[in-house]
Amino acid sequence: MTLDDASIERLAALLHDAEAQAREVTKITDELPQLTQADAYAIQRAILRRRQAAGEQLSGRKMGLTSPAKMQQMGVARPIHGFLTGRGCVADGATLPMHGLIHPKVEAEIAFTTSRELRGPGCTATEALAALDMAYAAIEVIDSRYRDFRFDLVSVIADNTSAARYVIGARGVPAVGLDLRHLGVVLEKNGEVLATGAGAAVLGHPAASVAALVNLLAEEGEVLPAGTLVMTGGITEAFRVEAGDTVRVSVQSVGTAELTLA
Ligand code: 0L1
Ligand code: MG
Repeated sequence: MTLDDASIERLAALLHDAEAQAREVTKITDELPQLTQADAYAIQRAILRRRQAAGEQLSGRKMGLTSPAKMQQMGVARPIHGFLTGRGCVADGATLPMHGLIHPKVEAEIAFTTSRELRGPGCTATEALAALDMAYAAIEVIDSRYRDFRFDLVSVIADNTSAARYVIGARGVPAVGLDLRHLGVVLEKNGEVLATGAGAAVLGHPAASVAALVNLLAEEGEVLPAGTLVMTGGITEAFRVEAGDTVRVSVQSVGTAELTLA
């Protein structure tokens, strides 16, 4: 199915408004079961245009479904990508009110900035690795706009891969010299360890996730500019959070990121 422009805008408005009003909606494939991934990315881009028209700035990119477990769960062989804007950025250690969110979950991630432009198709993990600048511990707050956090692949791509908020550790370290595959990661909630993992959890190596992003963007005729912030994907599964919870992600040799829900 190739959606006409009016339908793309109508579905973008539905998901944009659901996010802005923190309101659940029915997944869009219930109405249009033949939607394709290309349609879904067109809707995602239309949501970004709406948010930019309202004054938000594109602040980075994110990868989703990067772990074998999540890919298997969704029945996909490739990860997906979404966008970040400045409105989603929460300062390290800050308090995030729940009232703008529906049913948030948190993921432990490693984020990078890039030092040079990357272009696909055919971008390799080695090329991506050479373009990594700083590494940061990060928390992604995902918050599907779909009822009960239930969706299929096409619906979640259109919904900007459930992106909602993100925290980047206040202090990062240069990525060069880090053994990114073996970096240990710990996710804690209220001082208790919820999950542990390693950099290898994202496509075998965090740089492979950056390369995959570059190659996915190339399919839409886009490049990854120098200086882009990239959230490389969940190292751990996502956990529900509630008001009063404090979440902390620690990445070995890199740093920490913390968030309190209120
Ligand atoms: O960041 C992510 O991995 C989320 C991707 C979309 C699926 C979900 O909401 O769990
Ligand atoms: Mg994520």
